[in-house]
Amino acid sequence: MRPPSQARTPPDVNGLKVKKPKKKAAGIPAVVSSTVHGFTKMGVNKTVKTLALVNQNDGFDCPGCAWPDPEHRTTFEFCENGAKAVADEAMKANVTPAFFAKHSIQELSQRSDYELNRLGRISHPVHLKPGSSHYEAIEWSEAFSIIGNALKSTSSPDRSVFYTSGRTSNEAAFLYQAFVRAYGTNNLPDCSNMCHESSGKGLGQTIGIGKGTVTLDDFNHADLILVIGQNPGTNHPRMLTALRDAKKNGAKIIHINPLPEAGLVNFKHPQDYMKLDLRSTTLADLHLQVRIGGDAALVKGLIKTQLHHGAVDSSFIDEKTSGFEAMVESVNTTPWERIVADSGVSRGQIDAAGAILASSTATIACWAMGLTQHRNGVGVIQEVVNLLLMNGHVGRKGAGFCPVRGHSNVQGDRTVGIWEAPSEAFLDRMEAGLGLPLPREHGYDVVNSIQAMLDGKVDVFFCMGGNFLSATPDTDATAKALRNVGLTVQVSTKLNRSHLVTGQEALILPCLGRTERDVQVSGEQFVTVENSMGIVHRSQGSLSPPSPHLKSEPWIVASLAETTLETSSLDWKTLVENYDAIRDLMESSLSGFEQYNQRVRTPSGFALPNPPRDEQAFETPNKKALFTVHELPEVDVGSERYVMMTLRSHDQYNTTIYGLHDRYRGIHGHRRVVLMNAEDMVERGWKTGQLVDIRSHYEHEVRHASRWRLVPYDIPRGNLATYFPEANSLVPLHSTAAVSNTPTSKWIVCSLHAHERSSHEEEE
Ligand SMILES: Nc1nc2c(c(=O)[nH]1)N[C@H]1C(S)=C(S)[C@@H](COP(=O)(O)OP(=O)(O)OC[C@H]3O[C@@H](n4cnc5c(=O)[nH]c(N)nc54)[C@H](O)[C@@H]3O)O[C@H]1N2
Ligand SMILES: Nc1nc2c(c(=O)[nH]1)N[C@H]1C(S)=C(S)[C@@H](COP(=O)(O)OP(=O)(O)OC[C@H]3O[C@@H](n4cnc5c(=O)[nH]c(N)nc54)[C@H](O)[C@@H]3O)O[C@H]1N2
Ligand SMILES: [Mo]
Repeated sequence: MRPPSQARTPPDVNGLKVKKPKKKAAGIPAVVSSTVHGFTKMGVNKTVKTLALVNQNDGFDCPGCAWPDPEHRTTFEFCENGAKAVADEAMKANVTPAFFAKHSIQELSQRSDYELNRLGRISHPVHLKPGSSHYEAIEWSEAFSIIGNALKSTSSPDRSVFYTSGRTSNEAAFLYQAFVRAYGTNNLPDCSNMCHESSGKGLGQTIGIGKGTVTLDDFNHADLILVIGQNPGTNHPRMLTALRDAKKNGAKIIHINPLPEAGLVNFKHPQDYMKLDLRSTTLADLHLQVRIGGDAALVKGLIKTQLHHGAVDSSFIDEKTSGFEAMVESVNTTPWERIVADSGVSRGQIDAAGAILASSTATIACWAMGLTQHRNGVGVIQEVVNLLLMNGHVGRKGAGFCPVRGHSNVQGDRTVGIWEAPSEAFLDRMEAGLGLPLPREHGYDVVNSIQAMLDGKVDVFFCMGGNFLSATPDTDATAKALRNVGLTVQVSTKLNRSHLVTGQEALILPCLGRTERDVQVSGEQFVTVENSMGIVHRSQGSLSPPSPHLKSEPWIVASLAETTLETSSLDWKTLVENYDAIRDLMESSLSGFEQYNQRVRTPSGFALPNPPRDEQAFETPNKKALFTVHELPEVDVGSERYVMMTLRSHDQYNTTIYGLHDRYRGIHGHRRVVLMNAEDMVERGWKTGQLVDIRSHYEHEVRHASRWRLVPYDIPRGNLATYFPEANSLVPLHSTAAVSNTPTSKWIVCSLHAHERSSHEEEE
């Protein structure tokens, strides 16, 4: 039987229905679906009232993705999936102490992730005593003294680990890292370690800043937009609006992806629909159906075509860059045969894309997890840097790099200090601002935290949001790791599997969500967030919290600091009486935050300094943008094996499962599915719905996951796709990207085996 720690789908396997994948995104069904989600969870009036506040200047930042808001906003500045995220937070607080008294951990862990999320918001702090089978209510003060005592009684601050997910506001994240560092450790892993760490490292090393260099307005001036390894129709739907507008202004779009993702093929804007404009736009001019992991080869091919066309900006290269000749040499010595074989894209298609690229005066490259979660995640992003740098496509209008961030404030959290490997300059400034000595030794990232827990080196594990167990690789190893910890603490809004697989003792501290009113001593507060393009702006919730016992994240951190730190030069409680005080402290502890309180009050916020974008300045050791050389990774896995990527469906937000459909891909009613090339299925003699077991292979380790249903799909031969988090038990803990240490969630070497049914097997 599958361990209760693994993600579960509801038992109805017969519910799987496979339809023709959709080519259009966000048309009538999208509007209807968002409405239905809203209605079922919030009621009609609340839905309309709430959605009208999303992403408005005086409203709250959408808790969905980090895509920026336009200067001139419409009344409804949200997308279908943003609406789902809002509706999902606005649920009643049914997960009460009485609920926990009724249901044991054991019983709850048999439920599917979809069912756990549907239970609603958590209403009160709860405590799982050592050896107990049920959570019980606890007062906030008592909870803090348990954590404070545990933190004070360990032999070293480095025996505690503090995780952060990416919804945490700048104020909460800043205060949290200040507390963690004042306590004495840099053990600050975050979801970014599994997400855009490769982008941060890849860009940081080459252009001197680990962030993108474009603004939303650049999309209006682009000649060409590359969308690489990203599914915006589902994960960043409002990006499609920017792409549509770019297209109207004459831009071309090239979609580089093993799957023909909906929305890039054809797109209807829901707002257009409301205005009864039923015309749709074909967004992508060219789809390069690259094999999983084939991008490095493909980009080398594209660089070859640019050299052939002479699309090289020599004065930019001479003045602003270094390493060009070595990069050209490495490309010249890579034969076309290898490029075509490894990428799976024909020479003709690469030439066609190359011609568009060569004639573009302003190119933007966008990417997401299809590039970052690979063994060569950093290297492949640096190949994209090579491609754009050679024609000077950075720091000029309509051109630049656009890593499209995931969680709505993941970029802001990093900016304000959630980072296990801070630079000396960052720490110097922080030390001066806080007036506290800070630890210098780097801490654990996500993968190293799991290993440290497995090795018995962690006594306290504190999570500011997220779902560590289900989001991390190697679910069984992570479950074992968590059980090895003395005390685990989760600051959460909704129930998830990380509450059910815990340390010997555990606490759940329920917090306010982004959409809710946050009242402190001085009155109602707002917080600030940074979007994917470095714009910092305010966000203020307005809904009534579903329970009077919920606290804000900044308040939780301040209370924890008060209980834990014996002496401190900071008056933590005063800081949270009025968040302006936190922002004043941020101004003195972070660079680029001058006049912070004033500037975040301007209607659309302000842009953080971005030297490559602002003045083509590159803060690398030699002050130049760097061309880099990367060997192509070995992509041949042998004829018996497949390469599998793990993806998001249209009905989930990371580990939060809203529903069982992946409408654009035509998959309905079931999530434990494997997308497979139809010819590969025929070769194995398999039909739609065939039950298979998957084995993943990494070095000498084999991981096994049984009972998956096959779905034939337009995916390159030899490639497979499954959903995250169901497939995370197959992601090897130590299969990570070079330099960024990001788990290779898009490169899992697998074999498939027909499932043999045992006589008393339960259906799942
Ligand atoms: N509704 C919704 N929105 C979300 C999220 C959510 O779960 N739901 N999650 C948020 C978060 S945290 C993040 S990080 C983003 C994630 O946004 P995405 O990165 O779009 O998410 P994934 O589903 O992981 O999709 C990865 C895409 O990369 C492609 N891909 C996989 N391997 C390769 C490869 O080797 N090469 C190329 N070229 N392409 C490849 C896949 O086919 C897929 O289209 O979305 C954010 N927004
Ligand atoms: N196999 C595989 N694994 C992956 C990925 C993949 O593509 N494939 N993607 C990776 C990526 S890109 C990411 S970003 C990570 C995501 O990893 P996480 O950020 O850890 O996971 P989420 O599912 O976003 O976390 C959801 C939980 O956050 C809590 N929550 C929601 N809102 C709030 C809030 O406002 N405050 C607090 N305190 N808690 C809140 C709720 O309790 C909810 O259950 O997963 C990674 N894991
Ligand atoms: Mo992410």
